[in-house]
Amino acid sequence: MQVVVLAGGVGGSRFVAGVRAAYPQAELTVIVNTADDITLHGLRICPDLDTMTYTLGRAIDADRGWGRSGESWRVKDELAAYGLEPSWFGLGDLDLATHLVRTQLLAAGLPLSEVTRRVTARWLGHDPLLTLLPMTDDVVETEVAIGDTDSPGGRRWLHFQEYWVRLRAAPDALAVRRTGIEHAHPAPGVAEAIAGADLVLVAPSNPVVSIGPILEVPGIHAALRATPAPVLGFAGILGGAPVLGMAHRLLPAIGVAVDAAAVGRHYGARAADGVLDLWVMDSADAADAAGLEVDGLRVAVTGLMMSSPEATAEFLRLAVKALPGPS
Ligand code: FO1
Ligand code: CA
Repeated sequence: MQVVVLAGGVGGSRFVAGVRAAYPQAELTVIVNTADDITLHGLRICPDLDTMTYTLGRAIDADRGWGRSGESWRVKDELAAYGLEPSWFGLGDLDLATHLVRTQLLAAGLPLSEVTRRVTARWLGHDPLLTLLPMTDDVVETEVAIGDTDSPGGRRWLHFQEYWVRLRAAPDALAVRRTGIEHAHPAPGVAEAIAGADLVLVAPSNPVVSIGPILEVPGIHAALRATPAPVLGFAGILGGAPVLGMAHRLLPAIGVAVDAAAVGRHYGARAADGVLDLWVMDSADAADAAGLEVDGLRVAVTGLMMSSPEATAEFLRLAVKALPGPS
């Protein structure tokens, strides 16, 4: 069985652990967001790929949700001692090795998808049926506009990471854009995995900065609409608030309300011009289900807390059963 997951970092990793628990024998391909990526101190950093790799490779720092367990910050402290900016992004000593390997391989001319294959070979050897693919090998970076009276038009564009990490998403996000997206192509294997899948799952990751970029890579939205596989989406918003992260700070920037039904509508039903055959919401949002059905979007309602891979596997199996026809 071939399962494809579209995912971001922290929430996406938890979801994928549940998909593996639900389908232990499946060939699992995860298409990972790369629009969080940033170059700092000359190093190319891919937070969602690394969070997915470290989590599934059992090397993640579970408390932080990103970076390595047993991490130390000696190099970061030394960089700060030199007064080298930016100092707001936590680069751990162990994590730095990943960025050095990736940067060196990219500089040698390898595409990100090949670099990812080599980096994950170290961490994911225990799960030979699992493949992580960047959504694209091209450089795409999310930027967020915030109010700034000193800038033309009264707004200033920041890299997503500066907005998220340095500013802690405190200023209102006025707009979001993804530089480079118009010239990006799906990474090798992405369109093929979607076309050849038996099941496609949109993880409950941040709809704006994690799932959004994947859907916007030219060709991926069309591939999702064309695949013979059922496409199921899972809400990361429960009862009007994100379970993880700060999606509520970004959804207003794209004019989508901070609720599960609004996100489902945003992705849209494949019967209309969207990508979903089924939208799975938490019981907390059951009252909104009828309205969505009216919009032609099939809805399943269940408990969506990813308290363990088994809990995730449980709601995933329930959702697949809710699909129309043989599944
Ligand atoms: N998130 C933070 O909130 N603070 C950090 O200092 C930080 C450093 C960091 C380093 C490597 C990496 O792979 C991820 C890192 N993250 C950090 C998480 C990163 O900002 C993610 O992109 C967000 O969590 C959104 O997915
Ligand atoms: Ca992310």
